[in-house]
Amino acid sequence: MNQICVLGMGYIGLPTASMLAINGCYVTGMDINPATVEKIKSCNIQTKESGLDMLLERAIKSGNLKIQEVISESEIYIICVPTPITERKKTDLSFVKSATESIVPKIKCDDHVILESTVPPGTTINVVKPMLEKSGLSVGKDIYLSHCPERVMPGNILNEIVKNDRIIGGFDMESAIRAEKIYKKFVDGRIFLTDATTAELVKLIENTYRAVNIALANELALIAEKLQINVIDAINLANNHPRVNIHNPGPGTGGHCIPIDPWFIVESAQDVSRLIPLAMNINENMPSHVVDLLLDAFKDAGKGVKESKVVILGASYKGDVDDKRMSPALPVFSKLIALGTKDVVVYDPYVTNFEYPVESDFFKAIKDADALVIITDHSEFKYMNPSNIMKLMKSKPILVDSRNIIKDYTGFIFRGVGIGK
Ligand code: SAJ
Repeated sequence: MNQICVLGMGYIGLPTASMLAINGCYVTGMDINPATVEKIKSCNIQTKESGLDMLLERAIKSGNLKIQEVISESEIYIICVPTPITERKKTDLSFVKSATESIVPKIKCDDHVILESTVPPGTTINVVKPMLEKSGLSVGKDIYLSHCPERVMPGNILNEIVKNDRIIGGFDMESAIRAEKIYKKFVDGRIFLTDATTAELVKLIENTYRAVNIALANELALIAEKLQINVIDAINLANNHPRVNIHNPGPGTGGHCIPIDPWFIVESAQDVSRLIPLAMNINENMPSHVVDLLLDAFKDAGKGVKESKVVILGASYKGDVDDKRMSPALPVFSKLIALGTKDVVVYDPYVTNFEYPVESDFFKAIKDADALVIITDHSEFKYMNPSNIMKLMKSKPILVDSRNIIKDYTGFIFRGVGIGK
């Protein structure tokens, strides 16, 4: 039976370790954060990720999954740590490097290191490999090295971790084939083998495709506002074409992938990357546009933000998840504070701790509000009853819908992203 150590017990590491454990591997899940280790050990993870708590409990009960703060000597090391970007849009590989460094004293002949973290092309070969070789062992001769990027969608992780196809990039064919055997323990999707750098780029292409497509939708939304037409109607009609699939405009992109990963490509080929940075800038400007729509609505209402209460509906980066990373709610909130808004309240049914207090009672949040700004497409907001809500708000109530989820906004001074007045 394989002895595996998964480094990083976050969104990807925890389900991966648990899946391997329930499929007969001896797994150590390692995380540098003592609070995370404690919570996972006691199965107290309080996640909205459907089924993850049950999967963890099963894995721990099987006796195959141990969680600890230190790395344990294993045959296979799977690195699942974050790769953030700096303010200057440069990759921060510090977590990948420190995870790799921690493996060096433990690694022995025939062991295998698999990098799952999303990284700029070339990282596996140019950064991880030389670090591992400080052990005195040679990749391709003594030890194996692969990149197997995660591809799961937060909110549907347990389904996708099993069903999605996987790309495995080996330092050499033997590394790729060995990694495939490990992933076959729980992956039902197809597994494609390639080299490590191609696998790195494939992962980035997927999220860049999405980012650029969303940017196109956002640009079309701005155009539709000028033309006084409804962008959603136009996109839906265009999407009837068999080869067109335009995504949805919105308040900008959040999460730990779409606003970050395309910059890894730009970093690796700055001189020829022209479309990608432009698309990223379009998405990054959407929170400002949402605030502009709000200010325009305030003008119509004859009110000013400085005397008003504005409620941001949704703190998570997308609907029905509790993940708040890089959520457009944060720049919208900061801009409203910078404008001197009298009272800014954030309501979210899933997120409790944010960079600012989050109100957990919807009716308390909207009481005496002048304006509501929908940032997240939570199901709860899709089924709101506008006339009941209006009764609790001040006169000339404003509604800004950045997700186009409200169909009936009669009685509101309304603005929607991509919806002409
Ligand atoms: N968004 C829009 N318009 C859309 C779709 C999304 O504005 O039409 C926004 C969302 O609201 C959100 C952001 O984009 O703020 C990103 O959301 P998402 O659902 O597109 O993506 P993630 O970050 O939850 O997951 C993505 C997925 N990648 C692709 O679909 C290509 C997932 O499969 C990856 O595993 C994940 O990134 C990752 O970890 O890389």
